[in-house]
Amino acid sequence: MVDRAENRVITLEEFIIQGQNKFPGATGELSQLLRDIGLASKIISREVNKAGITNILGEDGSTNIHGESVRKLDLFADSQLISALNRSEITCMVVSEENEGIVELDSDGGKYIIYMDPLDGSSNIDVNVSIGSIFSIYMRQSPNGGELTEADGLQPGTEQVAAGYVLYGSSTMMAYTTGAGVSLFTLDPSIGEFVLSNSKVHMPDHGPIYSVNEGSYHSWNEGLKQYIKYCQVEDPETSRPYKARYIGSMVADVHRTLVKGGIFIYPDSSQYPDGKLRLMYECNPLSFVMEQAGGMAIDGSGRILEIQPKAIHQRTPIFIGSRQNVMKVKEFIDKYGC
Ligand code: AFP
Repeated sequence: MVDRAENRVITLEEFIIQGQNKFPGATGELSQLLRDIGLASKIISREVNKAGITNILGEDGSTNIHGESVRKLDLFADSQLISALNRSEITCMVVSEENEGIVELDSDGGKYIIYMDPLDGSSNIDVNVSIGSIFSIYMRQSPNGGELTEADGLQPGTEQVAAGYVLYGSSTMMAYTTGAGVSLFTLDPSIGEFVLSNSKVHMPDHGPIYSVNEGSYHSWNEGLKQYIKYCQVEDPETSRPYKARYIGSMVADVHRTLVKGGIFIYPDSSQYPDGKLRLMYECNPLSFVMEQAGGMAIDGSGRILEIQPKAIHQRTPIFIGSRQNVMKVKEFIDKYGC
């Protein structure tokens, strides 16, 4: 966004510093963390944009013309983010979708805990469809420098101090919240900076779009089946039938929902009894962003952010989007069963 008052562009860096200055006691560490993530995602964005070229130049899919191995992009994204977080030594624990256990850091003396999905939707890379990175930030509960406890690692989403995502689409965008609204930035490749597009994202209260993998229809519960039928009925007064849109990259589907309204669903089903998507680094951060923009996110019965996690890679069903759409699907689940 161009700052009309001053008629100039505001970069992510400046915006973060302005935010930090509003809290005179702030140490600047959270700001540093957000800047580190911003920088790593610019590097990831550059590689995502070259993915096709890299594949063409690779001799056998694993070696390029310089004799260097062509790393899978999701592993590349993982290592970029981890090294950015490692550098500033303000993080004590990192959990990544790419790693089974907790990621080893050089220093574990910091006070922040990060959950991340470095490259969500990575099966879409080969077909040039939008993908994204997701991050979620917590404060450790135990004293700095000591042993980390389960209470540090398994905090409910309500305890997030910041969360966001980067969408590598037709442009690269970053959205994040620190609990005071959602800010949206667009990467301007000509200056290599994220610039502010919207400092107070507010999503529509209702949207005529539903987003779910309908190929799994027969494995859904009755409540969801009935809700999707409701979406398809003609009723101009309620803007039905809704449009169906499904990209298969959660970041891209949720971003569209944030901008245009509607609902994104990944339910529990006979195929995925606990849902497919991960609570800590997919559902919690995107639910925090969505709620901060005026939307809602539930697991079918309660708020996603209030789920007490039991494991770092735990899954959950999710119904996320405009308030009216989410409340409507809940009506169907309550009536016909979850
Ligand atoms: P990949 O990272 O394996 O592409 O999975 C993407 C994802 O975790 C999420 O981004 C999508 O919303 C969801 O899975 C798509 O799952 P289905 O292919 O089962 O619809």
